[in-house]
Amino acid sequence: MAEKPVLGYWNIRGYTQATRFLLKYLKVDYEEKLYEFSPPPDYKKDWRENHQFSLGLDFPNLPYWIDEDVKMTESIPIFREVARKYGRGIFPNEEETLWKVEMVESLILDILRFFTYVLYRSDQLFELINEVQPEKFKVLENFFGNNPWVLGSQLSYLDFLLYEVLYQHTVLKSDIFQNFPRLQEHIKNFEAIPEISEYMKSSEFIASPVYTPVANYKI
Ligand SMILES: N[C@@H](CCC(=O)N[C@@H](CS)C(=O)NCC(=O)O)C(=O)O
Repeated sequence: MAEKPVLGYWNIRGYTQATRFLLKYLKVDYEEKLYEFSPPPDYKKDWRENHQFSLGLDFPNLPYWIDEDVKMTESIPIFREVARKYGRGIFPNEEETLWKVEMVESLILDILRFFTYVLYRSDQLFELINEVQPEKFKVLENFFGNNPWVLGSQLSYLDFLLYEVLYQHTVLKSDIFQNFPRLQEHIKNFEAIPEISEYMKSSEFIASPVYTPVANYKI
């Protein structure tokens, strides 16, 4: 019998929570391998010395995903791989509309990358977030129109990514979306999906921390 796929990551939300939501929503039978941080200052010590180079990964890192012949790292490609393989309809693949899917994905990733960059590298987090992100929130807000989900009437893998990116911003500042009712609604709608709300109530759900101990802001 084939072994269960394994998702390896720190015991945090970080770069992997959207994939966890996806796996739970899709009811994939997988194993979650959670790595604990070593005591400071070398918090990656245990991972680096005892695990990182023994898994057969081309680019040894966390998160990783091992599923039969697939042994991969890089959080967004992992997220896409899970959506493609197990998603049955959640990963849109109509050639004519892929341009739109990829455009939305790229915008969400811009928001995410900027957020993590300032969280780790800057002590002017709030100033920079306020200066840069609202413009992107606004175009997304408009893009939703009257659609229930970001790509239209169907829930797609991008709703999972968008939810996690928006949620992480609310941890920083709970009213950050006060001028963006449609984005607030997205958070509520996503959390109301039965499989998601069930998972969020379970002991497996990692509510926090959002990022690693070396982030400038501990959230
Ligand atoms: N580009 C990679 C970055 C991965 C990364 O920075 N991982 C951090 C945690 S979020 C880590 O601690 N990796 C383990 C290591 O550095 O050995 C991705 O998106 O997955």
